[in-house]
Amino acid sequence: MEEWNFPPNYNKDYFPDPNSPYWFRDRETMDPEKRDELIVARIRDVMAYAYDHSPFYQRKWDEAGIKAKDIRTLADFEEVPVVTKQELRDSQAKNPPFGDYLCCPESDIHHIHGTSGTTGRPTAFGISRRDWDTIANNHARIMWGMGLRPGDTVFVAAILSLYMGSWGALIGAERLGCKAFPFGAGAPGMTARAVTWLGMMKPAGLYSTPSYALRLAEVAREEGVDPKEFGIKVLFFSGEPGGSIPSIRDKIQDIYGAKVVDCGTMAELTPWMHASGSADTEGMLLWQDIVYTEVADPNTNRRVPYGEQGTPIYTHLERTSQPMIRMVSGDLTHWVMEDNPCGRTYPRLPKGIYGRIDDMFQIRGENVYPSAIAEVLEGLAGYGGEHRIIISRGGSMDELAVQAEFDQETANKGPDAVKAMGERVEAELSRVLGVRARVVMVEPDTFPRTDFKAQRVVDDRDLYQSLNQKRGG
Ligand code: 8LH
Repeated sequence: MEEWNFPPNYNKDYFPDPNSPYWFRDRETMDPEKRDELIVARIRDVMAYAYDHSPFYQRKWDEAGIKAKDIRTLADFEEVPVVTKQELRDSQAKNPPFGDYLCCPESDIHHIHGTSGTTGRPTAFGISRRDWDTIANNHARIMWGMGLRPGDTVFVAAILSLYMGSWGALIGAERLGCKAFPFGAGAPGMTARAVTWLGMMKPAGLYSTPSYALRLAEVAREEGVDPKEFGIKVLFFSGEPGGSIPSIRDKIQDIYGAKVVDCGTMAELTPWMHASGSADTEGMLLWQDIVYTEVADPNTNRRVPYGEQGTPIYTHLERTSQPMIRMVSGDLTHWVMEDNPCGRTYPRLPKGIYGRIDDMFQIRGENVYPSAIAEVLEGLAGYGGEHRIIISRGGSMDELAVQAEFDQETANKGPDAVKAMGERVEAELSRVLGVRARVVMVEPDTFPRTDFKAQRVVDDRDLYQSLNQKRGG
């Protein structure tokens, strides 16, 4: 059996056979029932370790009357109370700076990172040297599965400060023996410089958010460069929906002439690539032997059957500094268990992660996700690349308006073409979402582009009213 211990102690020099599509063939392709048995044993190890090292887990599990040794099946594990983001914040407020779920001495901390949000108390990540190496090994393994190989250049086009995404991609690339280029993002003029550097370095892999890859392509074209000239083979995305949304994925694959792989869960769950597609499998595989993921009913926190929707609940099986044990994400997805083209025997999220349950809104009884609107727009010729979703909450029913840019080609054709485009958007949204949206078409480049995760929802009754009047509605 390949290395699979707790705590892990990966051989830093290990590489698989260059012809193997797998880093750890056994772990990736084993009978899922056999894997589940091993996962249960590993859960017991991690729980016993966390109990011994953290007052947070002691309190939580003593109150629930749960002990590691009682976990004999995955169903038993569903009795373990979930961990929320708020509990982590509270723990850090009371036990600054890393909280009383830090399971290693502070002196073992090798890297400090933190959440990227701008509101509320941020969460600090204290990552030990051991965990840093484990994360690098896990990510290298998953990036191998994406088709990246030692010697490839990997260009990290995401903010290198309070964003675990960039760091995770960087250390995975380093462990994989790639030429890692921590280019970053977010500074003024940086996207145009990225275009120059991409042309010079011709990386095999590019990491960013899907929104930023679209932005980068726009800027490349403004600079007279066809993004295909970068010679990228794999674009791997995380941070937001897009990489598993067919219209967005296909558009980006087309623009760059490269394969898109969707990955990423939450910064707290680093190695966050543990949900990731592979070179041959679309959507996201759940690499259960690294982080055990349950897709659960958000009301009961119990697993839903394959084929159904739920919220992911994550459990680290290899982390020792701040292990998350049943951390509830608040996202929504659906999972399936099918034969995967790449031969890995993991469950899969065929449409990736749709978004946060909190971001969902209800329009006349229909649940609508912002990502579903992006999916429709990206699939329509004549779309200018950005939009805003305006929801008026407050009355008995939410109302929905969409401001969508038309592209320059449509603009050149004149007002009738713009009007027809608006009607097409409205018809398509109503067909796909099952709800009527007020659509207002706006000039190309009306909205700022993002170099991080797109924020498109505006929750505003006044704006909704003014758009309504504009349309005479
Ligand atoms: C996603 C996805 C995805 C994250 N599809 N939604 O980038 C990976 C990690 C580091 C990250 O983004 O963590 P962060 O900043 O804590 O954000 C987590 C949230 O981002 C997560 O709950 C999702 O709502 C979203 N997300 N990757 C769809 N591939």
